[in-house]
Amino acid sequence: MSDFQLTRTLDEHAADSALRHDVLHGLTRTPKSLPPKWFYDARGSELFEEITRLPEYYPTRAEREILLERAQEIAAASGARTLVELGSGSSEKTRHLIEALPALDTYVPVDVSESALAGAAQTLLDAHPGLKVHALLADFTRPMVLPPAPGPRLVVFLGGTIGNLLPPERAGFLGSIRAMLSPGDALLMGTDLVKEESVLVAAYDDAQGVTAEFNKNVLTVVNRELAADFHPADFDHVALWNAEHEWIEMRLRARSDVVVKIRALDLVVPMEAGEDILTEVSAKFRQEGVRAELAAAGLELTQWWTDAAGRFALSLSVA
Ligand code: AVJ
Repeated sequence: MSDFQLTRTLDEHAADSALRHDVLHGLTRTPKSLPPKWFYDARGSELFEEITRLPEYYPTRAEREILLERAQEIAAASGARTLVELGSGSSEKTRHLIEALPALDTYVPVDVSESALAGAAQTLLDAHPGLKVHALLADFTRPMVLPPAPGPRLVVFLGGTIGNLLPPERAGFLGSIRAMLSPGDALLMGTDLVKEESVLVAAYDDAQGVTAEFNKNVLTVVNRELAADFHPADFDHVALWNAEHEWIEMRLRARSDVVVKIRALDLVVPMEAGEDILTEVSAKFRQEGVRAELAAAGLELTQWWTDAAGRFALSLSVA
């Protein structure tokens, strides 16, 4: 008998007001910016899945290699009875972990997308009928309360998505993770690693232009949700390596002077030729930097695993 519960902590209105806030503040400041979370409407999620299969985009393959290689070690180190996945997406990554956790009782996928949650849960319940699934519709970058479930817990935050947060936001996020952990719980986190600029830029500017379409899709989201009139063809996709901060920046660069109307906000946004909207940072990490950021949040790094080529890392840390 499968046991599935869904707790909603986000209402539809919350998402709409968050988008309005982000667009109003992001497009009226200099430099202009939009948070990457708005990429992921149905089309954006589809494009991201396509990105994970691109030859240039190594992070997903590298992380999967580590998960396959180290699932038993991770399971033995954590002994988790509850697995909490932040940003569950398709949960494909987590399947290997779930299969390796013999004592697992409850899986708690956390995502802002209800369709992603429902899809992930159904797939896992089909494969693990005895598993309890308690899905949480929540924005994991905001403080949240986990549903009651047996400890010890393993919180997993995979894919390198921690890199989308700027250093101050990462400190707050890791602090909120620490706050939800009890002694004996652990965090498994995926981090992409610093490497040659050419490899990094290619991963965010693939030859087929899938990432370019993914980047421009945020304009389509704003057009649809806020009755705006962005023309994606008026913008170039830009991916560059910021060596000072050690992060990739994705930008949308105006090809010419444009004036965009955001009707739902009664806002007019003029942009000059060459002006950018920053749409994402994707930070790349070094082991000592991760150790320090975890320690600052009260978490002790206990295991560091990389793929054979040393491109990506999974870290295990304990409260
Ligand atoms: C899903 C946030 C980990 O930063 O590599 C992929 C998103 N952006 N290609 C990343 C992304 C451009 C991805 N994360």
